[in-house]
Amino acid sequence: MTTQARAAICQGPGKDFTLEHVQLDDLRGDEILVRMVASGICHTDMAVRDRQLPTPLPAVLGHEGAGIVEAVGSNVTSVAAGDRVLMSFNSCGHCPSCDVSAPTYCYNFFPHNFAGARADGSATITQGGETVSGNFFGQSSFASHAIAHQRNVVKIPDSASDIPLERLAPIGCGLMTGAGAVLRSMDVRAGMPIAIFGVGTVGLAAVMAAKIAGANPIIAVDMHDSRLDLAKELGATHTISARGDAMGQIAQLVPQGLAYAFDTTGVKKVIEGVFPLIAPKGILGLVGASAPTDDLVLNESSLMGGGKRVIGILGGDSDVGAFLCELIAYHARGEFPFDRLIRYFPFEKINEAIEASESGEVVKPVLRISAE
Ligand code: CXF
Ligand code: ZN
Repeated sequence: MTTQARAAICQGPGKDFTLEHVQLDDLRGDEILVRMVASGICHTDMAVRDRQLPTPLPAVLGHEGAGIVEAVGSNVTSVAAGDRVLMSFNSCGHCPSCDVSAPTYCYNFFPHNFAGARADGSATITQGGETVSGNFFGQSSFASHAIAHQRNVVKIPDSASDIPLERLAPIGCGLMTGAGAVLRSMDVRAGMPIAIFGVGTVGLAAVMAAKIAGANPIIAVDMHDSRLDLAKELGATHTISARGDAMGQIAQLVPQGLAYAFDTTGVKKVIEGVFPLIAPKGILGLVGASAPTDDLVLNESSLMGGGKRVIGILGGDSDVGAFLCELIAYHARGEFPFDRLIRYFPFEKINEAIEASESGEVVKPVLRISAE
């Protein structure tokens, strides 16, 4: 039996999202129907709208969903109707990366997250018989209801039953990426220096995680003073404006070099500029989206002679369930106060929420879709 839903449909660059009625397909064995309570907005949604990612349009986007399970497919054992859940990215579960619990590097990431349909090509969303792209990040959560999967749905532990779903919604993307980069991908050691370039959602999550890890100093670099102020409140020991000579100031602050640098900007000049400041055995972690034509020029003898590592990072090496629960526990203890980044918008105001994100006024807009 198809489910009727109300969804925000992405129409393309320069066009507003439109709220329309759509139909969701019957659940398959591994699928989960979730009534959405809230969904965060991320830059990747805008990248699809602006055609930097080829998910066909029109599409129902949204990939930071939180809600309540309404129904489950016949093979689902991890959650049941009535459970409070978070959604994250999807993965295939049977490739060399998924086999070693590294689903962010799933060999089949595209068909499971960006194809606009199920991995087998079938549509999850239609409108009057016409296909609309769905299954975005295995969820398409800018809607009253979403079809998700056993692999990308996480039951919220009972110990967090007092934390509202609308607050937890954005954990499954940028927050997980920044925190995971520090706690997992780079495995930051206590007492060691880190510099974080760009303090939007991902960079601020990295700042909070660096504090959890005990890094010192924690240096935040950004163009915007208001973001730097927030970084300081969340754990940065030093803030540096990217409008000045940031690399010179870092070199003065840590003459022995940076044990860790984390770039969220994707800007070639920033990445190449910080590379010489990496200490022996240091790690430069890259998470920023750069132009597809950008190549990096790094000095080989410095890379080799220093035993340095330059690593690409996707999703903070999250394994989804375990890591999201770890982050919820940090939050419950007051150590991961990501709610400082959030501003809530009614679902109907999705276009205003996007505008507030793009102008830099709001770090993490979250749409309120229905009452918990
Ligand atoms: C993703 C990239 C792949 C892993 C999860 C997060 N980014 C979304 O915006
Ligand atoms: Zn995202």
